[in-house]
This record gives sequence, structure tokens and C-alpha cells, in this order.
Amino acid sequence: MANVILRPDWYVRERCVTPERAFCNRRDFLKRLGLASGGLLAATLVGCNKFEPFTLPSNTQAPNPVVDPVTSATGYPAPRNPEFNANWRLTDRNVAATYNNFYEFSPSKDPFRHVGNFVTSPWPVEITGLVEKPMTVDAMELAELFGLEERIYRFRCVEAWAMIVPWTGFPLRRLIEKVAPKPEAKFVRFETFNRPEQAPGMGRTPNYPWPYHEGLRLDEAMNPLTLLATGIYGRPLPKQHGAPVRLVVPWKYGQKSIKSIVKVDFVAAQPSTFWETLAPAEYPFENNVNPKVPHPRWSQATERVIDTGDRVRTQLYNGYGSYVAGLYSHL
Ligand SMILES: Nc1nc2c(c(=O)[nH]1)N[C@H]1C(S)=C(S)[C@@H](COP(=O)(O)O)O[C@H]1N2
Ligand SMILES: [Mo]
Repeated sequence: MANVILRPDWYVRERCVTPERAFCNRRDFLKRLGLASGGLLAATLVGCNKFEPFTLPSNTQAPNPVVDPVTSATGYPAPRNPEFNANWRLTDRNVAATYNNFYEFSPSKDPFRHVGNFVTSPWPVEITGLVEKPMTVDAMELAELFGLEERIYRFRCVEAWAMIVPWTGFPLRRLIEKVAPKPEAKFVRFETFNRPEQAPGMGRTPNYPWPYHEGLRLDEAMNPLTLLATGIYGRPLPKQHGAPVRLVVPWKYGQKSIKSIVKVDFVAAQPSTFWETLAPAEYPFENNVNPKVPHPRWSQATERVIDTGDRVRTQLYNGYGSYVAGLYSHL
């Protein structure tokens, strides 16, 4: 994987393979972004068949209100873990911070416009359920308790877009070992905050099964790849990325990587998930990245890199088979 630099030979230019609809969706998105952000991110579009990536503002050193979180935190930047230091081209951080899924705030890709009233400190996280040593810890204390490191991971949404970003965090496994699960604990259930007054998307979809919730098998949660992330691009998470603490499970579709976690619950039976409850046929609990299993409404064979627009082949387990294939060898 270390030789996947800039444009490996399995890259195909997006215009060769992207369906018309994907182009037009992105064009709308760029148009909206360009109009409402007052030129913060300028997009250049030259016809429908050509895509120019974002032009960054020239003063990239100046604080950017979209991507720079207001809170200060210790431990940044964290040392990069050399095991996850592949020489991949990172996704532009401005693009990553303005193309998000966070339905509590917006069903479009623009949660960054709607997070203004979201309060992320103090932030108690309850770790509970079938454990010997339940605890409640503020997100600000996680760095001191568990340490922080940086890891560059591929990230793949079920909607067939992808990015490569440096997360700051620590293996969830460390937290699990600290609370000591009882033998009956077989799954871990995660829950997001429930504050419609701070999250305008919630009130607009009152029939959704809020708060957002997700789950992993205990062995998946214990896998060394599974991260609790508090930062991205060397800084604390901007709110739209799931401040102050989120999950990152890089071999599963992005919806498993639940944001702004308030509760981690160790349970005996497989928990429901937000998206599985909404559309069980489309979003099974396991949700592993697999190019051969199409979504009922689209192919998963390829994915679009969000900043360049390049279309690349999707890899089984998002390329992390050497870490996780053993979890599924019974299949
Ligand atoms: N609480 C919560 N977590 C969430 C979501 C959400 O809507 N609410 N969306 C998920 C989906 S579908 C994806 S692809 C990732 C997107 O993470 P990013 O916006 O930081 O790239 O967050 C996941 N975590
Ligand atoms: Mo997603």
C-alpha cells in the first residue's frame, strides 16, 4: 500500500466513469459553496465534463473559521504512528471540512454551516454496561488518560466518496481494556448527543431514530485499527467532523464512524444502528467496504476522491484486509 502515491496506475480519470448525476450533484454543491461562503473556497467550473478542484485562499496560514476549532487542547500535534504513515496524498483539509455527513445538522454535505450553536465542552462520555469498571470521563481528559497519536487512514463512505486524512486519537482497545468488559459483553453500542436545540437537522427529521447510534462486535472494537479520534489534520476536530470525540473504523463504510459520542455501552446482543433502523435492506450492521457487494441503488466498485474528483477502484475492507480479514474468516 505504501506505493499508492498521487496517481497509482489503478486510477482512472473520473470523467471516464462517473455517471452524469454524480457530476451534477457535485456541481450543485460547488455552486452552493461558492455562493454562500463569500469566496472562502473558490470553485472553478469549466463545463460539465471538466472538474477543477477547489482553489485555496492564498493566505492559508490565517485561521480559517471553517476548519480551525475554537477550543485549544493539549497534545497537538500528536506524534505520527509510523505504521500508518503511508506516503499517500492527503485530501485537502478544507474540502474534508466542507463535505461532511452529519445529519444532526444537515442532510446535505454542509453541516459546517449549521454547527454554530453546538456546544462541545464540557463533554462527559459515559462508559457503561457489561463492564467491571464503568466510568464517566470528559472528552478533554482522554488525551491524558490514553495518549494521542496520529494515523493516516483511508476513509470510504457508503455513498462512494472517499478521502485520506490524518486522524489524531488512540485505539479504542485501550479504553476497553481499562473498563474491563465482562464475559457476557459481545457488542459495543455507541450513542451521539441528543440536543435538537443545538442541531437544526434533528428537528427537521423528527421521525429519524435519534440520537444517532451505532455498534460494533467486541472483537471489531478491539481491533488495533479501531480508533477513538479527537482530532484531524493535527488539530482538535472541527465540530462538523464530530467534535469532541468520534469513532473511526476505516474498513467499514463511514456511517459506522459515529460522531460526537456521549455513551459507550457494552451489551450482550447485537444493537440496532441508526441507518439499519431506517433502511435495513441498504445498511446491514456489518457494513464492511466491499467492491463486489453493490448498494441496492448503486455500484460500490469504484469511489470518488472528494478533493480531486478522481475515481479509483474500491478495495475489499478499504485496503485493510491484512488487519481485519481474520475477523470475517468464518464467512
Ligand atoms: N452522529 C453522527 N455520526 C455520523 C454521521 C451522522 O450523520 N451523525 N454520519 C456518518 C457518515 S455516513 C459518514 S460518511 C461519516 C462522515 O465523516 P466526516 O464528515 O468527518 O467525513 O460520519 C459518520 N458519523
Ligand atoms: Mo457515509
